[in-house]
Amino acid sequence: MAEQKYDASSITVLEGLEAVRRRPGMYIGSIGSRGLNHLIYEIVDNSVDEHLAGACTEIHVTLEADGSCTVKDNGRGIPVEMHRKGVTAERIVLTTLHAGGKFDHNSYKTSGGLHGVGSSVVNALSARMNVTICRGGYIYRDSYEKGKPTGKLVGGLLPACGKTREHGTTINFLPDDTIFEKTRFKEDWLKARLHELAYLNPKLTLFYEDKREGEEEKAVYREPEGITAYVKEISKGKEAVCDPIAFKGESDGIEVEGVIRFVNEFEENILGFCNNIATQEGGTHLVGFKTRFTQLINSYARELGILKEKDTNFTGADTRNGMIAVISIKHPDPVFEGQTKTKLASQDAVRAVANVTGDELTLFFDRNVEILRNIIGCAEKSAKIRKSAEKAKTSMLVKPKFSFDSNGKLANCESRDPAKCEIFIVEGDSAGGSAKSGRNREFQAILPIRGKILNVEKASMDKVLANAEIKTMINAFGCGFSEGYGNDFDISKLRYDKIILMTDADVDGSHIDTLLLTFFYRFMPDLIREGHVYIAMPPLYKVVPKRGEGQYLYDDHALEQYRKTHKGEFTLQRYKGLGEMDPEQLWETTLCPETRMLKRVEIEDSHVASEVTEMLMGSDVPPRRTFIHDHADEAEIDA
Ligand code: 0RA
Repeated sequence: MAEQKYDASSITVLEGLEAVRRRPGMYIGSIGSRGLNHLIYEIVDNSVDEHLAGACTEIHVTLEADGSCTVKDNGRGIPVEMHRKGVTAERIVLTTLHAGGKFDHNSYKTSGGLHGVGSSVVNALSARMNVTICRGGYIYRDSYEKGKPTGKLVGGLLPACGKTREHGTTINFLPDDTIFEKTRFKEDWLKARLHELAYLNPKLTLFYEDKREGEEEKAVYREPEGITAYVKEISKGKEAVCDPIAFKGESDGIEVEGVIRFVNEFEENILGFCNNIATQEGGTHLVGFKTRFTQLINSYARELGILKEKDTNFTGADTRNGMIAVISIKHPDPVFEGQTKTKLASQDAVRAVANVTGDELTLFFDRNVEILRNIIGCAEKSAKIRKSAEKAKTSMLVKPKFSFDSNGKLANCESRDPAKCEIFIVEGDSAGGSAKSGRNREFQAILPIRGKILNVEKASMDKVLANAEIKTMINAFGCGFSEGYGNDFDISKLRYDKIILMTDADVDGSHIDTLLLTFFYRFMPDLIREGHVYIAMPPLYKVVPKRGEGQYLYDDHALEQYRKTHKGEFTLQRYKGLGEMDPEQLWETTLCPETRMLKRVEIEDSHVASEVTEMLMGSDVPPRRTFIHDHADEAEIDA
């Protein structure tokens, strides 16, 4: 008989996997096709980790006829030995959530983003999973349903079911169709990812097979030339200015590898990777690379007399004109951020990549001055075009996108330093009036919004865009907006570091917040992504005791606490709305950066963001109200 103990630790395990099933999007990004394919990448990443640990040379990925997927590798095999928790380590690996990384710390962590969350997440989201492990001369099998073990253990261990000379892990899983909206794996995305992994791991071979009816296909991905082959592939069919230039090195414990090539086209295409993860949103490694590359080209250009003393430097974009590059780093403990967690945030990567790029490319360019001259030629072309475009711009009056009806509503601030400036979007003319008198006009701008904005709430977005206040807002922010077709949004032009919604804590206030947030999500999502949008938290009460200092209280809970801790008499003033506060009170409670409470609006990830936008845009009122409240509670307090 199998021994099944339901002690405290196995209960937490089940709760962990239950959490994954309750909020799958948090772990795999979405429950659509992307999330579904991500299940495969998650297992494959573990196999690639075995390769990075020097133990695995082949990975086979098979889309089975029954809709399941099999990932087989010749790595060390998931450990089957007794774990200190009194059960085979295999059960721990497949049923506990890891914050990335493994318990052995041998390999590079893929702890960022949606990668590296572990095979346990795939297990939790699979109707069934079958695991075969070849390790230490024996074969072991285990199985699960929705993350719960169904295989038999003997004394807490997997019984061996055969002998073998092989080593490795085979995982077959069938995604749970009660969780996923889509259950058909997208083969094109999968093949692209496997090919990418082959470029990034030149000693690894990845086998792909589709056994689904009518879709039968096989492919082998092996790229012994590594990312050089990747750069060749991307530059195929384009007029090359030079052959790929490959460099690699190590700095601060970070391995850096790069390949650059220039083509005769006005484009820049730089792909970044960290620990085999495509950093689609860029990050510190690319910052280090670009910064040092720009410096290199400028100093060589001066050394060679191509830039004269009176000439200004090439811009970064000039030096990358026509560049096709792949920069791949291996970081022992990377941190990722951004909307899809594909932006590398680890600061040490800036210096490491800059060091390796500087050292290695200097060696190369010193010996290959003709190639260097051709590359500088690309920068010269770009600079020439840039300068004539700049001239044209200044000699032309740029036509504004919107007729800026400056009806005097926006009370702008005096400073033109965006890092210091704030704009308050204030509900109602009377609060707007108080805010205008109470603010610090040096850096605080006030834009009053009238109640009538409510009337366009259910209207289409073009009506919203026709709204005078919204127009004023777009003009005031200065960074344009993006919509489905074009992208005119440029966050670098943003005139205010903080955009603060200041509305009453009632239904009307929530409606205005909803409309504005929807507008931002749709047309200026980077404002939220980059943390520029805040909600002001005006107090609900002021209490003044007979003796001692008066105090503002921000919610009912605070009032309750106050009643408990203050025995003596006190007067209680309840604010019905911002409009009731005089300018001094408004300054003290809501405007003054030292004393006010702000909550930053955040996007958890793209999935949540799109869901929220849909929810906010729908005509379903209750969930919207909940969103505003829940969100305000989750948001971090920036006091
Ligand atoms: C935990 C620890 C070790 C390897 C693995 C898990 C592992 C997981 C998967 C998933 C698919 N293939 C895998 N291969 C290995 C380290 C093993 C050791 O130190 O012997």
